[in-house]
Amino acid sequence: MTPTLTLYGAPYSVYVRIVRLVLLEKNIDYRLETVDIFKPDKAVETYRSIHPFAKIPAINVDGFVLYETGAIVRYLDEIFPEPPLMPDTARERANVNRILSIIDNYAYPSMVWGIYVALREQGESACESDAFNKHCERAETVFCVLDTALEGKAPYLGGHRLSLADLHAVPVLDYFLQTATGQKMVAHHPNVQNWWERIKTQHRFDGILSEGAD
Ligand SMILES: N[C@@H](CCC(=O)N[C@@H](CS)C(=O)NCC(=O)O)C(=O)O
Repeated sequence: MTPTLTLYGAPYSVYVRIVRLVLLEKNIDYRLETVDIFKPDKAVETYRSIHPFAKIPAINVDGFVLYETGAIVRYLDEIFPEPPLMPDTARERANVNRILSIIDNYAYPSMVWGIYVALREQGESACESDAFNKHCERAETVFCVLDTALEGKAPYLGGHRLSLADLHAVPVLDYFLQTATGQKMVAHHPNVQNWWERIKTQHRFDGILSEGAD
Protein backbone atom coordinates (compact mmCIF):
# COMPACT_ATOMS: atom_id res chain seq x y z
CA MET A 1 0.00 0.00 0.00
CA THR A 2 1.27 3.48 -0.83
CA PRO A 3 2.18 5.33 2.38
CA THR A 4 0.37 8.52 3.37
CA LEU A 5 2.77 11.41 3.18
CA THR A 6 2.53 14.91 4.61
CA LEU A 7 5.13 17.53 3.76
CA TYR A 8 5.35 20.51 6.12
CA GLY A 9 6.58 23.78 4.73
CA ALA A 10 5.97 26.65 2.35
CA PRO A 11 6.20 26.64 -1.46
CA TYR A 12 8.81 29.43 -1.60
CA SER A 13 11.34 27.50 0.49
CA VAL A 14 14.42 26.17 -1.29
CA TYR A 15 14.50 23.11 0.94
CA VAL A 16 10.80 22.36 0.61
CA ARG A 17 11.23 22.62 -3.15
CA ILE A 18 14.06 20.08 -3.06
CA VAL A 19 11.77 17.55 -1.39
CA ARG A 20 8.92 18.37 -3.76
CA LEU A 21 11.18 17.84 -6.78
CA VAL A 22 12.15 14.42 -5.45
CA LEU A 23 8.49 13.50 -4.89
CA LEU A 24 7.59 14.77 -8.35
CA GLU A 25 10.34 12.74 -9.97
CA LYS A 26 9.05 9.65 -8.18
CA ASN A 27 5.43 10.49 -8.93
CA ILE A 28 4.36 10.29 -5.27
CA ASP A 29 1.20 11.98 -3.97
CA TYR A 30 1.49 14.02 -0.80
CA ARG A 31 -0.30 16.68 1.17
CA LEU A 32 1.51 19.99 1.66
CA GLU A 33 0.68 21.35 5.09
CA THR A 34 1.62 25.00 5.06
CA VAL A 35 4.02 26.13 7.74
CA ASP A 36 5.27 29.62 6.97
CA ILE A 37 8.35 29.81 9.11
CA PHE A 38 8.97 33.48 8.40
CA LYS A 39 5.51 34.50 9.70
CA PRO A 40 5.70 33.20 13.26
CA ASP A 41 2.27 32.37 14.64
CA LYS A 42 0.65 29.65 16.70
CA ALA A 43 1.05 27.10 13.88
CA VAL A 44 4.81 27.67 13.87
CA GLU A 45 4.98 27.22 17.65
CA THR A 46 3.05 23.94 17.34
CA TYR A 47 5.43 22.92 14.52
CA ARG A 48 8.31 22.95 17.01
CA SER A 49 7.02 19.62 18.29
CA ILE A 50 7.82 18.23 14.81
CA HIS A 51 11.00 20.19 14.11
CA PRO A 52 12.79 21.36 17.28
CA PHE A 53 14.80 23.91 15.26
CA ALA A 54 11.65 25.24 13.55
CA LYS A 55 13.00 25.00 10.01
CA ILE A 56 11.17 23.71 6.96
CA PRO A 57 10.70 21.07 5.62
CA ALA A 58 9.68 18.06 7.69
CA ILE A 59 7.75 15.00 6.54
CA ASN A 60 5.38 12.50 8.10
CA VAL A 61 5.21 9.14 6.35
CA ASP A 62 2.60 6.87 7.96
CA GLY A 63 3.45 8.38 11.36
CA PHE A 64 7.23 8.42 10.84
CA VAL A 65 8.34 12.02 11.29
CA LEU A 66 11.62 13.17 9.78
CA TYR A 67 13.35 16.50 9.32
CA GLU A 68 16.64 17.64 7.70
CA THR A 69 16.38 17.65 3.93
CA GLY A 70 19.40 15.43 3.27
CA ALA A 71 17.93 12.73 5.50
CA ILE A 72 14.45 13.19 4.00
CA VAL A 73 15.50 12.84 0.36
CA ARG A 74 17.74 9.83 1.01
CA TYR A 75 14.88 8.17 2.93
CA LEU A 76 12.39 8.90 0.14
CA ASP A 77 14.83 7.47 -2.39
CA GLU A 78 14.93 4.24 -0.36
CA ILE A 79 11.22 3.78 0.20
CA PHE A 80 10.23 4.89 -3.30
CA PRO A 81 13.01 3.27 -5.35
CA GLU A 82 11.78 4.22 -8.84
CA PRO A 83 13.41 6.01 -10.49
CA PRO A 84 16.58 5.68 -8.37
CA LEU A 85 18.09 9.06 -7.53
CA MET A 86 21.41 7.71 -6.30
CA PRO A 87 23.99 6.31 -8.74
CA ASP A 88 25.12 2.70 -8.81
CA THR A 89 28.70 2.87 -7.56
CA ALA A 90 30.07 3.84 -4.14
CA ARG A 91 32.32 6.53 -5.66
CA GLU A 92 29.45 8.10 -7.59
CA ARG A 93 27.27 8.04 -4.48
CA ALA A 94 30.08 9.65 -2.48
CA ASN A 95 30.20 12.41 -5.09
CA VAL A 96 26.46 12.96 -4.90
CA ASN A 97 26.73 13.23 -1.10
CA ARG A 98 29.63 15.68 -1.51
CA ILE A 99 27.51 17.87 -3.79
CA LEU A 100 24.59 17.81 -1.33
CA SER A 101 26.95 19.06 1.40
CA ILE A 102 28.39 21.75 -0.87
CA ILE A 103 24.90 23.00 -1.68
CA ASP A 104 23.90 23.03 2.02
CA ASN A 105 27.06 24.57 3.41
CA TYR A 106 28.30 26.94 0.72
CA ALA A 107 25.80 27.43 -2.12
CA TYR A 108 22.58 28.01 -0.17
CA PRO A 109 23.99 30.50 2.39
CA SER A 110 25.88 32.54 -0.22
CA MET A 111 23.79 32.32 -3.38
CA VAL A 112 20.36 32.58 -1.73
CA TRP A 113 20.89 34.59 1.46
CA GLY A 114 24.15 36.41 0.81
CA ILE A 115 23.31 37.46 -2.76
CA TYR A 116 19.66 36.90 -3.83
CA VAL A 117 18.03 38.03 -0.59
CA ALA A 118 20.59 40.82 -0.01
CA LEU A 119 19.91 42.26 -3.47
CA ARG A 120 16.16 41.99 -3.01
CA GLU A 121 16.24 43.72 0.34
CA GLN A 122 18.95 46.31 -0.22
CA GLY A 123 19.08 46.71 -3.99
CA GLU A 124 22.37 47.46 -5.74
CA SER A 125 23.85 48.98 -2.54
CA ALA A 126 24.22 45.40 -1.26
CA CYS A 127 27.12 44.95 -3.72
CA GLU A 128 29.24 47.48 -1.83
CA SER A 129 29.73 45.40 1.30
CA ASP A 130 32.70 43.12 1.98
CA ALA A 131 30.26 40.43 3.04
CA PHE A 132 28.60 40.52 -0.40
CA ASN A 133 31.96 40.14 -2.12
CA LYS A 134 32.82 37.18 0.08
CA HIS A 135 29.53 35.55 -0.88
CA CYS A 136 30.36 36.15 -4.55
CA GLU A 137 33.74 34.45 -4.09
CA ARG A 138 31.98 31.51 -2.46
CA ALA A 139 29.42 31.32 -5.24
CA GLU A 140 32.21 31.41 -7.82
CA THR A 141 33.93 28.47 -6.08
CA VAL A 142 30.64 26.55 -6.05
CA PHE A 143 30.28 27.11 -9.80
CA CYS A 144 33.90 25.96 -10.39
CA VAL A 145 33.19 22.75 -8.48
CA LEU A 146 29.90 22.10 -10.29
CA ASP A 147 31.53 22.87 -13.62
CA THR A 148 34.22 20.27 -12.92
CA ALA A 149 31.58 17.72 -11.87
CA LEU A 150 29.95 18.21 -15.28
CA GLU A 151 33.18 17.87 -17.28
CA GLY A 152 33.46 15.17 -19.89
CA LYS A 153 30.35 13.36 -20.93
CA ALA A 154 28.39 13.62 -17.68
CA PRO A 155 25.05 15.23 -18.46
CA TYR A 156 24.14 15.38 -14.76
CA LEU A 157 25.96 16.40 -11.58
CA GLY A 158 25.99 12.82 -10.33
CA GLY A 159 26.92 11.17 -13.64
CA HIS A 160 24.87 9.71 -16.45
CA ARG A 161 21.40 10.07 -14.90
CA LEU A 162 19.46 12.56 -12.80
CA SER A 163 20.27 12.24 -9.09
CA LEU A 164 19.69 13.89 -5.73
CA ALA A 165 22.67 16.14 -6.54
CA ASP A 166 20.77 17.83 -9.38
CA LEU A 167 17.56 18.14 -7.40
CA HIS A 168 19.41 19.70 -4.43
CA ALA A 169 21.10 22.24 -6.67
CA VAL A 170 18.15 23.27 -8.87
CA PRO A 171 16.11 25.35 -6.35
CA VAL A 172 19.23 27.18 -5.14
CA LEU A 173 20.32 28.05 -8.66
CA ASP A 174 16.78 28.98 -9.58
CA TYR A 175 16.91 31.85 -7.08
CA PHE A 176 20.53 32.77 -7.75
CA LEU A 177 20.08 32.91 -11.51
CA GLN A 178 17.28 35.43 -11.12
CA THR A 179 20.00 37.95 -10.18
CA ALA A 180 22.27 39.76 -12.64
CA THR A 181 25.20 38.63 -10.45
CA GLY A 182 24.21 35.00 -10.93
CA GLN A 183 23.68 35.41 -14.68
CA LYS A 184 27.08 37.07 -15.13
CA MET A 185 28.79 34.39 -13.09
CA VAL A 186 27.18 31.41 -14.81
CA ALA A 187 28.20 32.77 -18.22
CA HIS A 188 31.82 31.91 -17.28
CA HIS A 189 30.88 28.31 -16.47
CA PRO A 190 29.58 26.80 -19.70
CA ASN A 191 29.11 23.30 -18.27
CA VAL A 192 26.84 24.66 -15.55
CA GLN A 193 25.03 26.91 -17.98
CA ASN A 194 24.39 24.01 -20.39
CA TRP A 195 23.30 21.73 -17.55
CA TRP A 196 20.88 24.41 -16.35
CA GLU A 197 19.32 24.92 -19.79
CA ARG A 198 19.08 21.17 -20.33
CA ILE A 199 17.63 20.29 -16.95
CA LYS A 200 15.02 23.06 -17.10
CA THR A 201 13.77 21.94 -20.49
CA GLN A 202 13.97 18.18 -19.95
CA HIS A 203 12.34 17.97 -16.52
CA ARG A 204 8.96 19.08 -15.22
CA PHE A 205 10.11 21.56 -12.57
CA ASP A 206 8.18 24.65 -13.44
CA GLY A 207 5.18 24.53 -11.12
CA ILE A 208 7.38 23.93 -8.11
CA LEU A 209 10.05 26.49 -8.86
CA SER A 210 7.85 29.43 -9.83
CA GLU A 211 4.96 28.71 -7.46
CA GLY A 212 5.04 30.91 -4.39
CA ALA A 213 8.20 32.73 -5.42
CA ASP A 214 6.88 36.08 -4.28
N1 LIG B 1 19.26 22.06 7.66
C1 LIG B 1 17.90 22.28 7.23
C2 LIG B 1 17.80 23.66 6.62
C3 LIG B 1 16.39 24.01 6.21
C4 LIG B 1 16.24 25.50 6.09
O1 LIG B 1 17.18 26.30 6.31
N2 LIG B 1 15.03 25.92 5.73
C5 LIG B 1 14.75 27.32 5.68
C6 LIG B 1 13.77 27.66 4.59
S1 LIG B 1 14.45 27.31 3.00
C7 LIG B 1 14.13 27.73 7.00
O2 LIG B 1 13.34 26.99 7.56
N3 LIG B 1 14.49 28.90 7.51
C8 LIG B 1 13.90 29.42 8.70
C9 LIG B 1 14.92 30.00 9.63
O3 LIG B 1 16.13 29.91 9.35
O4 LIG B 1 14.50 30.55 10.64
C10 LIG B 1 17.49 21.20 6.23
O5 LIG B 1 18.37 20.64 5.59
O6 LIG B 1 16.30 20.90 6.14
